[in-house]
Amino acid sequence: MITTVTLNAAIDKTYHVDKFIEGVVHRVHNVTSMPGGKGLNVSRVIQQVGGSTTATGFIAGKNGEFIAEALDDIQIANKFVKVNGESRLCLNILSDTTRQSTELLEPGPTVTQQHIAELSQRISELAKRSSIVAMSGSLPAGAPTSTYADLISIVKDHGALPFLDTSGEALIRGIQARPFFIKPNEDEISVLLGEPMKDELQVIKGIQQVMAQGISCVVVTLGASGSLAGYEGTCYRIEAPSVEAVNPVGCGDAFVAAMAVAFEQKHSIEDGLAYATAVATANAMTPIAGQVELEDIERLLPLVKVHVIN
Ligand code: TA6
Repeated sequence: MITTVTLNAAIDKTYHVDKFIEGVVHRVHNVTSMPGGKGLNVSRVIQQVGGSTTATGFIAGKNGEFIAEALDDIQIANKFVKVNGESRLCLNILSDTTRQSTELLEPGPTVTQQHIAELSQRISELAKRSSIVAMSGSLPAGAPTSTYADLISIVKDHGALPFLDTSGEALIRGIQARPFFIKPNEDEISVLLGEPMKDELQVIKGIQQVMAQGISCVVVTLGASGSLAGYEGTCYRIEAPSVEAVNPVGCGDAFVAAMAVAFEQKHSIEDGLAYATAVATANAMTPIAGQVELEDIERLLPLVKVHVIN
């Protein structure tokens, strides 16, 4: 079973408009509302590809109740810690003509040390019966930048593999606890290493540097072109098939979900990287973040190329 942790859960609302223009009144012609936040997208994709998952994290208010009920409705087990205030809305405004996505992410509720202690206990219990605990997304107000590092230590103490997908100071502090897997994008690994990544060679050196710090698997996603990865000292270049992207939001979450399933099922790293790339690409082909079609994955998988670099 794969547990996901979403410290700042959201209702993901996707608005379809013809062409989003600042300062103009838009009549939204299609609206979807889904339980979101990176970790919940990870759980939804895990379930869609046939894995077993439980979601935890923080929810608040009526929006929080919507999130929990929506997960109940799709049979995703969830054990959230309720905090004061209201869970946030994350808006994704999709221009149908340009296929451009504009995201507006609310800050969400403030959590207390007591809430974090309660969630830590919840994660301890879940980690005992999980192969992997995937922690994804931004920290809510009130959570210190050391939060992920503390949770990673708890997960490792209970014999599960910690995955971490976050950014900024939370990532810098998080890797000090040596998670098993991280998936920064180019900007995030630049911040992590304190220098801009000028080319792929520098990204590979950065991956080697992070692996040397004790992180077993490092994947740097490069958007539609694919990714660069390192696993236990070996580096890989993964080429993604080109597709007509409908909605790019959530591709990173789908990648994390597929890697977790692949590791849980003990696939080879090369098969796992190819599978995760096909699942992430399939996510871009649907209008909703965290939604993939199995037939898309099946068609895309043979088109993914995984090259060993060293
Ligand atoms: O990765 C996509 C997404 O999960 C959106 O659906 C939206 O929920 C956003 O990320 C939240 O990101 P954050 O880093 O604030 O947790």
